Amino acid sequence: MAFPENFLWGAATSAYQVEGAWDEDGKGRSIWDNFVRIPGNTFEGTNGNVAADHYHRYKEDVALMAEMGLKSYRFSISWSRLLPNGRGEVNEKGVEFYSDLIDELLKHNIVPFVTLYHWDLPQALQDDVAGWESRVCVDAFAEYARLCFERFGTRVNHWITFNEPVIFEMFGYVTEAHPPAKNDPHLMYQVSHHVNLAHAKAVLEYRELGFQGEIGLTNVISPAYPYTDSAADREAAWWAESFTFHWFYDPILKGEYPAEYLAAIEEQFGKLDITANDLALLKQAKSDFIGINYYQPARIAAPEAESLCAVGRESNTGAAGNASFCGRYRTVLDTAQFEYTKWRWEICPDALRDCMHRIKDRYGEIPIYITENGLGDEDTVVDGVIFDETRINYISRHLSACKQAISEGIPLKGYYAWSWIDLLSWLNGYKKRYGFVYVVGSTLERKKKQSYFWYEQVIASNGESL
Ligand code: BGP
Repeated sequence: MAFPENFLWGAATSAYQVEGAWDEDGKGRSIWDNFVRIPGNTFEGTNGNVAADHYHRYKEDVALMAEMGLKSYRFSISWSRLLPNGRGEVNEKGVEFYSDLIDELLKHNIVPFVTLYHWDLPQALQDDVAGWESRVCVDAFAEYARLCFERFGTRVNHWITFNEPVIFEMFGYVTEAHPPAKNDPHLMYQVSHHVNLAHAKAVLEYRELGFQGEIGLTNVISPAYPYTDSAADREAAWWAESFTFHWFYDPILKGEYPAEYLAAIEEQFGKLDITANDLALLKQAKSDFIGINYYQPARIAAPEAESLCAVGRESNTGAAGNASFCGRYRTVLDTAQFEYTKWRWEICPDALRDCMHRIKDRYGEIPIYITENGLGDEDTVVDGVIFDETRINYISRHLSACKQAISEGIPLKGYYAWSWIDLLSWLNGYKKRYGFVYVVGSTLERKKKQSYFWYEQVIASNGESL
């Protein structure tokens, strides 16, 4: 049982959560820049104006990565930093920032793994064409993707088109917890289709330019388990699996929608606009890998009310939430039976191994990267030492699950802890920390946590010393 020689030991961030410099050097506004300004949307009104100030401190950050021995850094590009209006005029200062960051990484032999869309849609596109509700946005994304490939494609060989469509679509169009904060399930499914088309177009752009690197998409999986063995709970789990897993992965990995689920949606919410040309496009755009973000499984029980779509929202109170999603299913929280984080996300390493098997069983030998996995916590600082054993414990157990999965034949090529450095938690500000590197709130000074030293050893031993 061992990790392969060239395994990518990584850590991840995203632009809005880490960069800051929200209106500097010609950057346009994103939907998150505006959303956080509406009172009540985020914990204590926290925003990404400064975040971890990575925009100004990226050299120091990359030096810390190099010192640790990090093999790969996953980060995202802010679309509105490159194209302030979403399309058209290019902001060269924005291009320069990412170009310099990439060079800095390569100088230290750190592989850049780049996400094109980590939720920060240019506000201009939201205003002008209603964002993902419109097919114009699909073409705008293809234009943006092409720009990124042209400018960075000779230096970046790993591309993720979208991060977690399931979250930004469900939270943006049903639970109202993310921008544009609507509650319209039919629209959510239509948006979902547009995002899949945008992914497909970007994949084709990449191939057309002749690059030899790899391109795929990242989604989150919370594998569904029936809470009890009752027929009702097992059926509910089927619905949960159909929505949160098959609905989002089938079009990317099979080029089609799960027929039974699609029929059920259309019966309840009305026809979706999906043409034969669209389906041909999805079939054509083959992904080279699939990225999995994994945090927790879902314990599923039969619903209390009938509706196909999830409702309920993630907490933004700075404390644990009670997000209970009902629909044709609901998620169950059972603190007596299961283990949870402080934010009540269930800790279950074996479900990570299981979800890789579910991918393999359904889609075959597609290479997998774990593109996010980690623990949000309030870390304890004693005499300048940052103790985060709970994080070490969490990551260590999940890496053991990865090791086992590899020994069972799963083609896992890399693991990215979320996150490299403390950064903005979307709804819970800077209170919920995830990084190997601690950021002091008042000064933004960087300090190594205990987990930093631990991960350094893990990498040095290629996973032998978990
Ligand atoms: C994922 C996102 C990340 C990150 C993580 C932790 O869904 O891709 O961007 O934020 O979740 O979530 P949170 O910050 O809400 O604790």
